[in-house]
Amino acid sequence: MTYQLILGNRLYFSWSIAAYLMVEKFGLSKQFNIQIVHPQAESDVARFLKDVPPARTLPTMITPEGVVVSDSFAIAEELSSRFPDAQMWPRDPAARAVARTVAAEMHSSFGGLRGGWPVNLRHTFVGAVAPPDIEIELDRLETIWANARAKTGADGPWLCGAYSLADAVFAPMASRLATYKFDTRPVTKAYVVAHLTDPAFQKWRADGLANDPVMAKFDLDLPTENWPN
Ligand SMILES: N[C@@H](CCC(=O)N[C@@H](CS)C(=O)NCC(=O)O)C(=O)O
Repeated sequence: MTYQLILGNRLYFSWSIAAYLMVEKFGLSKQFNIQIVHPQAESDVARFLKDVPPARTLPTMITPEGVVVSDSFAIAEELSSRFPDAQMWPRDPAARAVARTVAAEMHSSFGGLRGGWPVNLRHTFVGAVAPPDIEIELDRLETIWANARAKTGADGPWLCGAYSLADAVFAPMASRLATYKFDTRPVTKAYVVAHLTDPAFQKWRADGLANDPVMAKFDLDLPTENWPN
């Protein structure tokens, strides 16, 4: 029973990071054939998915029975249903409700951050200035991350206790805050460190640096610094 997962350039394709972690962090990788494709622009993505209609975005998963699942949240829910032993959402109902709430907010919101500050795992940028809409979103992230931890009694690195799908969904955002050096709010700061030091995230980034092409259009016109260790 092999699943296929089609992902974009590991250094820049935000939702692909989340989908990879949904597989890797829950011990599912043996059942997956992961393919990395290299569109040069968003408008070029559909061309790489022409054999799996009607997909037109990355990530896209194809189930063993041939169903095309082409949205990261649908991939999350489908995997959670198909692999109940992996406990991808928290088992506790209250913690699960919190995890689903924050994950859904990530999926539906934060358009300022997503549009203004693209994911870039190559380096950090010095001197990025947050416009007002991004400041509001940064405050909102701090609020919902702190609330998730408080409501679930999380006392480790992750939002709702053990690593859950909520954390996979936020990994691209955490990396983005490191890239633009806006990981200064206290809960945010610790949560970004959790992602950056996560071995699965580090493997994804290392594989991207070793194998995937640089896409200069994702480099802001700002001085760069090395990725934080
Ligand atoms: N809601 C989708 C968004 C995925 C998405 O927009 N992916 C981008 C690349 S990061 C893409 O494929 N863009 C091509 C397009 O929109 O045509 C998900 O969560 O999977």
